[in-house]
Amino acid sequence: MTGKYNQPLGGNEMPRFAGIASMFRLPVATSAENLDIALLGVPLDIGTSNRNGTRYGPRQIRCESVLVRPYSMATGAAPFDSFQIADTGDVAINAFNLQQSIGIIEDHYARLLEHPVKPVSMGGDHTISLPILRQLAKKHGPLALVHVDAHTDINDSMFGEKICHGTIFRRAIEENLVDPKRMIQIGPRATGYSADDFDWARRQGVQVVTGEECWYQSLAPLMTEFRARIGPETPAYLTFDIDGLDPSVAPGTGTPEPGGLMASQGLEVIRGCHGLNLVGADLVEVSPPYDSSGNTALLAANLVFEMLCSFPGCKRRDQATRAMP
Ligand SMILES: [Mn+2]
Repeated sequence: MTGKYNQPLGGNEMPRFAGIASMFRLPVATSAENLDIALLGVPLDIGTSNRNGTRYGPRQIRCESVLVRPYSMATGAAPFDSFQIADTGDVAINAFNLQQSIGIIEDHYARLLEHPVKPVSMGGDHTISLPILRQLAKKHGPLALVHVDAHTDINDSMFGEKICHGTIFRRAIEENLVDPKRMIQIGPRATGYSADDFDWARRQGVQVVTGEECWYQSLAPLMTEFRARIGPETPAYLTFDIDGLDPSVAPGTGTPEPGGLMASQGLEVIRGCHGLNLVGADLVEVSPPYDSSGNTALLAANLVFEMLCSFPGCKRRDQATRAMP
């Protein structure tokens, strides 16, 4: 293309399995200056309640991202011809202290958001979304939220802790970071502590679409309906917990639950965010030690690519004329 934007290193310039291990083989940047979208990792796993290992998530997603090419063949989306994007590295969390790590993440995003940049974050366990949302809400006000997950993450506390990967969306609603009436949770399922576990969110006005309600069908109509309800102006955030997908397609995660979304349904949800005013997104809970084939991280890398394609202003090839705009 034009040379205006950073381009991923091509597979014919350097073999895909070689070179600097940045996300999508993009250039690495030390600040968010002049970026439209900042890719970054938050290698945290001390907020997790069962299997650990998400501290290795960002590195492994970068590793598997080498196979992602610059154009979506399904939608014609061309994020690297539309935005200045770079890998801005990882947040230096304190692996011995969760509370302090939350402060470190908040400070990191506060500095990042001094620039007009949209963060696309790779976890890390789901705890990371709370400090990210705190900073984004400071900038944009309460956000609309698309939340894909096997769990609602609305516990009041876990093991006495108010902040961990299973409490964050209760905190986000309480702190007015997200507008529950403009929030959808897609994929909660399996077993709970009580049969009304999902109801607190529903009482706040959240649209909860259980895993079972997603079975055997396209999620495109659900997203069309959500977009119509939210509109193209409201600042919106997409948080994608990989455990929203079925363990058969995404086994490498800490709290897997059977009966989840297929990879195609995950793609439909992310593609269905195109048309929202996305101001950021995250992909969390990939745990490489439980991902023996690497397929979970590979899928995660592709989902992050699809997130880039869904930001407002992403150019896409006209499907009728097959011409780039
Ligand atoms: Mn979660």
